[in-house]
Amino acid sequence: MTSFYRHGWHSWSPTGWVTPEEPVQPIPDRGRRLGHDDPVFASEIDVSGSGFGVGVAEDGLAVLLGSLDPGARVRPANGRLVGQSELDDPQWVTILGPVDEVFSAYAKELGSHLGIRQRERQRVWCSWYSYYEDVTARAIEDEIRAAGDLAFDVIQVDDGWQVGIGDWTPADDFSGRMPELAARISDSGRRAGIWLAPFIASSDSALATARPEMLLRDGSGNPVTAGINWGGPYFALDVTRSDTQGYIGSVITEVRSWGFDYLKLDFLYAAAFPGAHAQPNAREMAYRQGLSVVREAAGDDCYLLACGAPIIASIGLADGIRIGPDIAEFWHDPELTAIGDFSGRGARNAIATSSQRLWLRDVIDVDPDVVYFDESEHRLEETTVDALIALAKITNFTSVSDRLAELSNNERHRLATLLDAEPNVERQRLGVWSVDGDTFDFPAIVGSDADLARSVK
Ligand code: 9PG
Repeated sequence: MTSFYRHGWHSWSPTGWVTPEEPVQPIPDRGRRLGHDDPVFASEIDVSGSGFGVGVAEDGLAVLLGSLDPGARVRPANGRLVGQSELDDPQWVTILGPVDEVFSAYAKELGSHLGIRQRERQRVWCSWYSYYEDVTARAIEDEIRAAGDLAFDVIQVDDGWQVGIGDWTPADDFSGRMPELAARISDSGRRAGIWLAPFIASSDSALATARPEMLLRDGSGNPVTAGINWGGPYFALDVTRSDTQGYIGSVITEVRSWGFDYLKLDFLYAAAFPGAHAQPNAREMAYRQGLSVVREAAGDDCYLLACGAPIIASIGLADGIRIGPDIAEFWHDPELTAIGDFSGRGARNAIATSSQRLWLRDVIDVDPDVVYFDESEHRLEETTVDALIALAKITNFTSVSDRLAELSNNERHRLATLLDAEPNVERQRLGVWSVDGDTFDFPAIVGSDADLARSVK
């Protein structure tokens, strides 16, 4: 076997081709980046991938070993692929063929086993990459106005509207105004979108304090920390408990009652963290239980975008999924690159991971994250923006986060052209696409992890 496709656990987890015998570098500083890959395997130096793996032999022939059920891990060992699963009786498939064909065949099998949700073009304006946590209801109203007749399907309020992580009540000028805001968006002919992280609670949240029984516990009875963000640790909820399920259902029912019909559900991986679940279940099956509660409460017509979400386990329940880490206004963060962390924000890691997961578009909508149009707000090269636009065209999923009123005429024109585009997209070979006549060789565009790491030493 000359190369192995290592599939990362969730949206942000590094994904791509590695040399099977070469040890991988575990994501360091597991405090802050605790949640960036499957914690059960994240400190191993032996290569393995989540759900499935693909090995390519010297003659170019590929073999894919994959589970059709969530909860599997596949590793290369002595020229073969070896699978393990947390399920008692998982269904496995082995697919042999040319390397680009084994991915489509696996996607087809996953779709028939786990289900395929509706496929719609998504053109989303999202508040995160220009307002971050300082978003206000006023700002959203300004953006609706500035959007005018731009062909957005969704206007989505991201992180920052809520009292706290776990405390999903509107804060500041959002307070008491959610129905009105959702109506303004709907009246503009679009879906009203909102961000939530329903499977976690900050350690200082009212939820964690008042309802500690809902938290997932480790073997010693301590709450399971799923990561550190928002100024402190956040805990995973035990989504197998009926009271936790009741809580999750009521949160979703409430945001639906305000009129939101597009939910960006984030940090979902926490539901599949290891712990002593009330109803013992394979971790990714526990996650699926939680996501089913969300789907049930949201209804079939509500669009669910899963983010920070285990990939295979989201198929059939979510409509769309983020397939890479966050794009940022820069190419990469040299400090993270220097310590071998390729899961962090930055256009380079986002393009690297997303471009290796495009095969998923046959079973679930795939979101490669935002394209920047406001040139005063980013330091990306023109070729990088072109690659982001190409990914938006390939996936049929366009996210934009610029402050729309601040775009120059040229920038707004470029954005409008992308939103109106009926692109001509063709896969040439693995990782290489033709988009409206231009060729995008994504592995060449992002370069190798090793080369990038050398550039900062
Ligand atoms: C809102 C954001 C945006 C973004 C999501 C997600 O600490 N972290 O490691 C970390 C990782 C990802 C992240 C934020 C923090 O971004 O991908 O689009 O919704 O949350 O907080």
